[in-house]
Amino acid sequence: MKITKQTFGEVGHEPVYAYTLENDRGMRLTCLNLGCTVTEILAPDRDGNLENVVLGFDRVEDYLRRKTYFGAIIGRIAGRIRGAEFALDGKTYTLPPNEGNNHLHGGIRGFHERIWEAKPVEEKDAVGVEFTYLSKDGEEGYPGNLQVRAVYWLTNENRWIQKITAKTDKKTIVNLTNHSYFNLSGNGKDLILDHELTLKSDRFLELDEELLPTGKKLEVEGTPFDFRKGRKIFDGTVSRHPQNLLAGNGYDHPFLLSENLNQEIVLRHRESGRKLTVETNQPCVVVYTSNALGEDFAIQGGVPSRKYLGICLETQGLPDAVHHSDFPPVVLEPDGRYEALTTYTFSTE
Ligand code: G6D
Repeated sequence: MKITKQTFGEVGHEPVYAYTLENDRGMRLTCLNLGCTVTEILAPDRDGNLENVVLGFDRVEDYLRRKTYFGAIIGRIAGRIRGAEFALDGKTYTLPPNEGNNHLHGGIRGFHERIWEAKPVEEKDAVGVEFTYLSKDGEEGYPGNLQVRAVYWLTNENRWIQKITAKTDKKTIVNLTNHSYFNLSGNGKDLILDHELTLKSDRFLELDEELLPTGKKLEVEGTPFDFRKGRKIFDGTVSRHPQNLLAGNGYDHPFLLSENLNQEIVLRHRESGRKLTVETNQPCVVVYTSNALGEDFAIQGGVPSRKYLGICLETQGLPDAVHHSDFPPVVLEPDGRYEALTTYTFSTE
């Protein structure tokens, strides 16, 4: 197992480094100290061919210019906050409205655009990178000095383990995720329409026209949102279901997980034989089928960006939870500790 570090570019005058983790089976994961961004995951197909299964860019400038959030840690709050404001203990906090009147993915310079401290870490059967970042009191309008630690491990079971913890000195809200776009065909050669997703989820959140939760939890039974027995992403792109149409002919929805840390999210690409199993301690996964991905630029290797080129499986708390008292809370107290664990296991069939 090994860890290598290369210069990737710079943001302002701060260097951006690429850390590449490689296990004994040849699988590789590369990530940046910019937003803890995963730029590449080389995973084998059934014949052992290693290809990149996530979308990314070759240049740091593109990560800043394109609002795709490719591979990055999203925070302080993933998803949208209605009206770009919330109240805690009677005090209203105003956030930058960076999507219409709402606040999206941590604001104008969320965690994905910050330079994190990074250091390689090693264990007996894993190599990794430990990222740390101090989000200052008032950053993007949020209260509290929030110390965040994100550790990416790569093991010899071809598993990427993502452990994120956070502590605050003042009551605040926290809901973090990773925004990787997966494409198991390898090197972005096909769209994700024939990818098959299986979810242990009986309900999903209804969205309004601004893609914010209405508060209603809808049953998946009898709809294109029923992934319990496996379903091709294609179904959602041709569906006339109002929620698929609203999302831009696809999915952009939070699914409530009925189990945790027990193979609750499985993505398959039958042609290559690649399978991704995601397990998490988080209550939901936002499935986004890149319905709004721009088509006026190229991703790494000069591959043209296209709608439906990747699928995001953003494990997290429920979006806009601060405005829904019946959603699991995203409030973090000074004596509390935020802990998010998600594992991504790559295998073949
Ligand atoms: C769009 O609505 C989607 C979000 O879910 C996604 O995170 C973003 O594009 C990249 O805004």
